[in-house]
Amino acid sequence: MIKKILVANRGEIAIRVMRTCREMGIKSVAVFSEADRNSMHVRFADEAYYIGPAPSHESYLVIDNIIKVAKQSKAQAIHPGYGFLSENAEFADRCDKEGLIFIGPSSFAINTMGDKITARKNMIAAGVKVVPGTTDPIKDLKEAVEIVRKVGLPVMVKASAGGGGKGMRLIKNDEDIVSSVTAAKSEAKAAFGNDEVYIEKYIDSPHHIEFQILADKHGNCIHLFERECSVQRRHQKVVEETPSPIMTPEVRVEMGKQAVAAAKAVNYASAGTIEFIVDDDLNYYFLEMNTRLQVEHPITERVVGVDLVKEQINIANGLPLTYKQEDLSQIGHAIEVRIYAEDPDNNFMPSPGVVKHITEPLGLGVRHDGYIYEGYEIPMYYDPMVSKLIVWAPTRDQAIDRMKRALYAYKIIGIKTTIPFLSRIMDVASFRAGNYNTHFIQDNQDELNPKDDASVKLKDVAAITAFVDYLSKVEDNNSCIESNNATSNWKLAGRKRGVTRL
Ligand code: MV4
Repeated sequence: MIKKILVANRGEIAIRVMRTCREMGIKSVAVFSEADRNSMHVRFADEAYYIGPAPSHESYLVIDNIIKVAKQSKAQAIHPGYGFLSENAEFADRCDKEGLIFIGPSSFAINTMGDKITARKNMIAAGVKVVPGTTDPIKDLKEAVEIVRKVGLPVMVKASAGGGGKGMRLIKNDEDIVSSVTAAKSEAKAAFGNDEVYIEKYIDSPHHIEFQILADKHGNCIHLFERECSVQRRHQKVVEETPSPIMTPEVRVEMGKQAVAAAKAVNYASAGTIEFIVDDDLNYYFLEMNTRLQVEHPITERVVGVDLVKEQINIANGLPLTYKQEDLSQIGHAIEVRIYAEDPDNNFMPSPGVVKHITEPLGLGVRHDGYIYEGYEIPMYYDPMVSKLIVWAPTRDQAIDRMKRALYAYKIIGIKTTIPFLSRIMDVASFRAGNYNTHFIQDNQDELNPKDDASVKLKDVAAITAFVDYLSKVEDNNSCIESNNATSNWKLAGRKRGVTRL
C-alpha cells in the first residue's frame, strides 16, 4: 500500500491532493521551483525538494528531476495533479519503468485519447456517438473538399494532436476549404509537430457537458454524473455547475452509459472525464476524454459525496471500487467559479503582485480551494488561477444566492482578480434561468462589462472608509474594555480558568 506520494505539481491542486493524503495517513512530498520557495504547497507537505529554475520546462516538466526526487524521498507513487505532466504518456511509462506508481491511467489510455483521430475511431468501435465527420486523417486537399461536401457546411477542422480548443478552425464557405485546411495543417505542425487534421460537422452554440468517471484495475467502471461547463472564455472554463440545468433524467442515464463505454474502450483505470458537446435538443456527441483529475472536480465531489483523489489513490493501490453505480446519486446543487489574478476591467490583463490582504469566504456550503496568503507574491511563470470557490445548496437558486454571498465576502487586496466579473455572471438573467450555452460570455458582454459609473467607485471608497473606521475602533475598544465594569460571562469564565459551555 502507498505510504508516501510525491505531488508533481504546485498551487491549489498540490494542496488539494495533500489534504487527502493526510486524511489517508499517507506522507506527501512537494517539489518546487525557484519561484515557489515561498509557495503554500511547500509548507503543506511533509517534505519538499527543489527541482529547478522558475520556468516550468526547467522544473515541473523535467521528468528526470521528478523521478530523482521520488527515489531520494522514497515515495512509492506520484500524483501529477492537472496540467504539467498529468497527460504525458512518456512520464506515466517512465514511472512504471522506475518502479513508481503513476496515480493516473496507463500510458496506453493517455496516448489513445490524446490522439483525437485514434480516440474517435475507438469511440465509434465502442458504440459511442461522435460528431459526424472523418475517421482518418485528411490525406490531401482534394479529399478535404469531398469530405466537406459529404458532411455539409459549416465544418470544423481540428488537429489530431490538439484538444481543448487548440488547433481548431471553422469553415463556413466552400472558398475557404483549401486555405483553412492548409493553415490548420501548418499550425498543427508548428504547435504539436504533427500535421494530422480531421473534419467534423460544426455544432452551433453547443453546451459543453462532461461526465466524471472512475474505473479500477478490475474492469469496474462507474460514472459520477455530469458537469455543465458552458461558461467559458477563450476555451477557459469560468463557471461550472452540477447538475446541468438542461439535463433530463433519461438523457443523463444514456450519456452516463456512453461515458462508461468510452472509458472501458481504452481499459481506463483512474479518474477521467468524457467531454460531450450537446445541442439545444439534447443531441450529444463525444468530443474528447481528459485523462486526468480536472480543475472542476470539487462540484462532483460535493454533489455525489465522493473524494475523487482518495478513489484515485485506492485505484492506484489496485483496490476494487467500493461504489456501485446504483449507490450513487446527485444530492443538491454545486457551483464552482475560478478566480484568476487578472483584471476583468482591463481585458483580463494578468495582474501579478503581492497579496496585501485576503479574506476567504466561509460558512455553510462553502469550499475554498486556494493557495495564496497575505504577503505572498504570485509568480508570473505559471497559470494565473489563484483559487476556486465551490458552493453547495439544496437547490440551484439557493446555490446561486450562496455563490453571490461568498463572492461578496471574498476580499483580495493587492492584486486584481476576476471576482467582480464572476459576481456579474451570477446576476445575468439567462444564467439564473439556466438558459445558456458556450456563447454565454460573448452574448452577454454588455452586462458583464464593468459598470464604469461613479457608484462602483463610491462603493470602493465606502468599503475603505468602513475598514479604516473599524481599525480605529479596535484600538478604542481595547482601551475601554479594561475600564468597563460590566463583565461578560466569557471574561468571567476566563478569569476563573474555567469555561462556561453552552
Ligand atoms: C466543436 C464545436 C462545434 N462543433 N466541434 C472547443 C474546445 C474543444 N474541446 C472543442 N471545441 C469545440 N468543438 C464541433 N464539431 C465547438 C467547440 C467550442 C466549444 C466547445 C466547448 C466549450 C466551449 C467552446 C467554445 C467554442 C467552441
